[in-house]
Amino acid sequence: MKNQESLQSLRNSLASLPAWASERIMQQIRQLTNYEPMIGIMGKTGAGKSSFCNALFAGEVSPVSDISACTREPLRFRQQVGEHFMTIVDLPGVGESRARDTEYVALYRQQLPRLDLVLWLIKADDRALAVDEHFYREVIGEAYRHKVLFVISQSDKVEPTCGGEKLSTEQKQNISRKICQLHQLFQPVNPVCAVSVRLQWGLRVMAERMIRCLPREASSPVVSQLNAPLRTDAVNKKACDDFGETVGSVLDTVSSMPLIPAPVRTIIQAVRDTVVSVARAVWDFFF
Ligand SMILES: Nc1nc2c(ncn2[C@@H]2O[C@H](COP(=O)(O)OP(=O)(O)OP(=O)(O)O)[C@@H](O)[C@H]2O)c(=O)[nH]1
Ligand SMILES: [Mg+2]
Repeated sequence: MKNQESLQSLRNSLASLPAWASERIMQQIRQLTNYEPMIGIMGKTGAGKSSFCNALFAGEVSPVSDISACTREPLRFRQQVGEHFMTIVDLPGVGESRARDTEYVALYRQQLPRLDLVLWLIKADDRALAVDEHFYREVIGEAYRHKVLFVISQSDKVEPTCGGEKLSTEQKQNISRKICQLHQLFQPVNPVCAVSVRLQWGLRVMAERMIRCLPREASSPVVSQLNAPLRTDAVNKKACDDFGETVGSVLDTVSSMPLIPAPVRTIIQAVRDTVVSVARAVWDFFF
């Protein structure tokens, strides 16, 4: 119901346009509000992938079976919160034998273009990173590095472990060292994050970074899947700004279409900023 009212406010802000133009714009805005993000998750077995996804995302999870006979096919989970869906793709590979690399190159080439982001978990006490580095260089390749966000998982396992309910100062220093080490090793496009699901530590910062790494059209739909405590003001603000900008680019795209009559183009340009501010104002109702 709220969605319908919000769509109506947007439609009203386009009222000075001919119906065909406003309908075309509305159709693309509806697509933005229904966008279903796809997030990949990688890491060796036991890195904490399942625990991490449960800590990060709310929502009902349903496994999605793939029809393909390929044994290396990734597992897919579809999550639902309210009317929004998101797919998590559990990507296989890291830590297995190099002999399978050609198979993984094919698999990743097929998957990476469709993924909005890849969360790559590295367990805090994992020192055997040569295999991860090799995989990052050879399998992910340069074209998709901007989609990878490295996450140091189980940070409470960094030395000196105490089993307590808080990280010690020394542990925090060692986590910083680990972050620097990963930056040197991978030279990642996005900054490395560190979390501990057991201590519920680092998750907010991680969620904020994740929202920043996402393509603009994906950030609001991913925010709608986050566990409530991770929906910080910063996260909501970034997603709302992104939504406003994507709505703005819908209008820009329509107004720059070659066959648009000049007077219609002028109206689109005139209402653009109003439509963007309405989109931002109703963001809460959509996401
Ligand atoms: N101490 C600690 N243990 C954790 C943390 N996160 C996960 N674990 C534990 O690590 C083990 C592996 O976690 P999973 O989430 O199953 O790891 P996974 O990467 O999904 O493993 P596979 O599905 O086998 O690939 C479990 O026993 C978790 O309870 C953490 O932050 N701290
Ligand atoms: Mg798992």
